[in-house]
Amino acid sequence: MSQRKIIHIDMDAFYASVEQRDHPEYRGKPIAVGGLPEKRGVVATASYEARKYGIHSAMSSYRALKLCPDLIFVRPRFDAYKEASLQIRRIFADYTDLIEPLSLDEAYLDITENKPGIPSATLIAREIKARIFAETGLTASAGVSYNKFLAKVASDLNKPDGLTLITPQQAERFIETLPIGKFYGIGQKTEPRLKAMGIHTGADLKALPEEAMEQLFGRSAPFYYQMVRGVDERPVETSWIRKSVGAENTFERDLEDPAEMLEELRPLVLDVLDWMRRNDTYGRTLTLKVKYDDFQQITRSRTVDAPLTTLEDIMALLQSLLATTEAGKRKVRLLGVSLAKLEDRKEKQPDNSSTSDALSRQLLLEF
Ligand code: DCP
Ligand code: MG
Repeated sequence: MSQRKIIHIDMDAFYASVEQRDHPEYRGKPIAVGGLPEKRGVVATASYEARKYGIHSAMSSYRALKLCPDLIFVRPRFDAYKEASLQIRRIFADYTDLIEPLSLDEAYLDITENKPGIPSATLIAREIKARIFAETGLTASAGVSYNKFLAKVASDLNKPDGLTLITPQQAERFIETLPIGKFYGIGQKTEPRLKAMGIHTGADLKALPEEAMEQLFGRSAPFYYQMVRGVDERPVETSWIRKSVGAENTFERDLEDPAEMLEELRPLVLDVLDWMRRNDTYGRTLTLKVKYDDFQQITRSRTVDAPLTTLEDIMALLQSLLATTEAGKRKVRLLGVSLAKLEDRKEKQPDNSSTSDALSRQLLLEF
């Protein structure tokens, strides 16, 4: 199997850097882009000067102001961020068509084959960073490796303005010493659970017996087993626009209890929400798919007025959709959930004119 070359690019303090670029008076100062403290706003991001005070994304603006009384609050200008985002994507396209944007400021590039025919991935990353700076006045950090997981971890290692390479030779040792919270998919919920079990690094995770892996990660266990051994075969996926996004699961044994079915739907909904968040889109039409044990398949759909962005809203809707099926009376072998009519919510937002309320809603969508 031939080795891939993957670059992960992530802009530094993206919204804040755009504001510092466009407002010289903010340069070198602690600024927070987001909602106002007195309006119960949230920090979308903070400049590196502000981060020294412990201020970070998703923190309440009120708390941020307590940490740094000199903090300057700046309202977001999504059009400006979108513009910069398009600029960097155009630069990427000079190198490859295999581009997977994760958000406005972040993308994977597969440059195994690349348009200029440059053999060194590091050289391409350096060139892209230089062009981003020349054309947008912003700095980016790049991670270079042979798979997505390592490229993404690498881009975060030497922020801001970093360029980090993890070679196949370095990977094993690198992963063994990597803190557990840096692994793909291990977030604020899973990390404390793992630590409580004495799993702090990649080496600890690697040492787990297979059954323990299965207990921890369920159907994702094989993925984690491979990832901690430096194997991540996920391709760079280029689908920019999708009509719907869904997830489904076929169960090892048929389900009989509707309460259990709802429990099984929950992780599927989380997958869908995660995708939507990363792709800056939302949906208003929810579809539940049920396959009974005799393989008969049905779907139930509902379209609502407001975009579905929270687990709670979607689970409540799924519960009522499930109640219109024969699930419970009949056994179920597969459940699926999808959200359609995705719209680019950035385009829906009136720039600058949004009220603080609209602003805090918008920012909540990001999380
Ligand atoms: N963002 C947001 N709410 C969050 C996280 C991020 O609105 N909870 C927005 C603001 C960020 C942008 O997305 O500028 C990119 O997110 P990153 O996580 O890449 O953070 P930054 O680019 O701001 O900083 P870093 O240098 O750590 O990448
Ligand atoms: Mg960033």
